[in-house]
Amino acid sequence: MRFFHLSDLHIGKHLHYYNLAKDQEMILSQIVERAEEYRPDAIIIAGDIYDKTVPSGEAYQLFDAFLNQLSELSPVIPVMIIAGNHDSADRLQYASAFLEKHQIYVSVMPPLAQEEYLKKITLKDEYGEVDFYLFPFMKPGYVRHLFEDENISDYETAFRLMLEREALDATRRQVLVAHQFFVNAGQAPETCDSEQLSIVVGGLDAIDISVVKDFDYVALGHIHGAQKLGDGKVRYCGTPLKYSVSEEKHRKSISLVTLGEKGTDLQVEEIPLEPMREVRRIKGQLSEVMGAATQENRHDYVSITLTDDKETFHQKELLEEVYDHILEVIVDNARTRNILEQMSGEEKLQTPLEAFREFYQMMQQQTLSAEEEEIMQQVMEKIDYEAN
Ligand SMILES: [Mn+2]
Repeated sequence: MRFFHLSDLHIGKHLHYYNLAKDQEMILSQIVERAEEYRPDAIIIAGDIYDKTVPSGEAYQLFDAFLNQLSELSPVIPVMIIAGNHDSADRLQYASAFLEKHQIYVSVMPPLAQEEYLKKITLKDEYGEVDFYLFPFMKPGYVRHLFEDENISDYETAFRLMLEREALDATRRQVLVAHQFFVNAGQAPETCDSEQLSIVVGGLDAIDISVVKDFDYVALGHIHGAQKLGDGKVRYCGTPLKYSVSEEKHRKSISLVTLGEKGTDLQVEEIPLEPMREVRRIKGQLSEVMGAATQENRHDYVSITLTDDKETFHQKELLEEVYDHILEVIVDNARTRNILEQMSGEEKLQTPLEAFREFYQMMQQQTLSAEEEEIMQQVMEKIDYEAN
C-alpha cells in the first residue's frame, strides 16, 4: 500500500503582504502531476486545508480545482481529508456526501454522540486490507460529554479515550490520520513561525505518541516542518510551501509512505516540491545585497537585513528596483542594536504622547520643540476624542 501524506495546505494564506494564490495553484498542480506519476493507492490530507475559518471565494476555487483534477485521474485515487484547527467544520463539510461518490472522504468533527465513531476507510492491496481512521482536530471540550465518569482536562486523556471506544484491531494494518500536537516522551516537535500555535497552559495540548502505538502509521498535520516522532511511524509531513521566513531552510515535499505486510518496516520517501518562488533571508551591506541579485533569485520572496551603519532614505526603493518580492527590510547596525538594548530594560506604561516623544528622540536624535510638542498634544487629543 502506497499513499501520499499531505497536510497544512493553508489555502488562502498570505506571506506578509503577498497573496500566495498563484504559488498555491502551482504547487497543487504539481501534487496532481506527482499523483499521476507515482500512482499512490490513496492521498491523505491531514488538516488545515484552508488558512481561515471563512475562506475567500478564491481559496474555495483553488481547492475545488485541486479535487477536480485529482478526481479526473483514472483509475481514481481515494482522497481522505480531515479538518484542522484552522478549518471550519461546516464549511469543509460542504458537499461531502457528493464528494464521497468520487471517493473523496471528508471528516470534520470527531464523534460527538455515543453511537458515532471515527470515519473508517478500508482499502485493499496484495497483503490484504488496511484501515484508515480519520480523526479530525479535537479539543477535550468537544468530547467530554461522551465520558461522564471521567474527568478529562487534557488532550491526551481525551484522545486516548476516543481511541479506546473504537473497535481497533492491532492484528490488522491500521493507519491513523490526525491533527494534534504530538510529543515523544516529553520531547516536542520542532516548530516554526507559521503554525500560530495557541499556547495551552501547562502544555495540556500535548499527546504522547505511546497513545497511538498500535497503528502502523500515523499521518499527522499541525506542525509545519516535516519530521518524525520516535521510530518514524508517527510523522508530520509539513506544509507544501514555506509559509514564514523561519522556514527558509525547510525542504518542502510530499511524503510517499509505503506500507508492506503487517510487521515489516515502513518506507517513507520525500518527493520534493518545487515552488514558484523561494523564501530566503539575505543579510549584508546594501551594496552586497544589491550585488547578490541574479536573474534567477531576484523574484524570490526575500527578507533583507541591512548592516550598513549609515542608513539612507532610499534603500527600500533601491532594493525594490532589484528584488520584486521583498517581504521585509530589517536594519541591524550599531544604532538599532542600541535601541534594542534600551528597550530590553524594564517595560513601562506610557501615554501615547510619551511614547511619541521617545520615538522622536530615537529617530531624530533630538527632543520635540515646544511648537511640535503643542501640535502633537492637539493630535493626541483629537485621536482620543474621535476614538470615544
Ligand atoms: Mn497548520
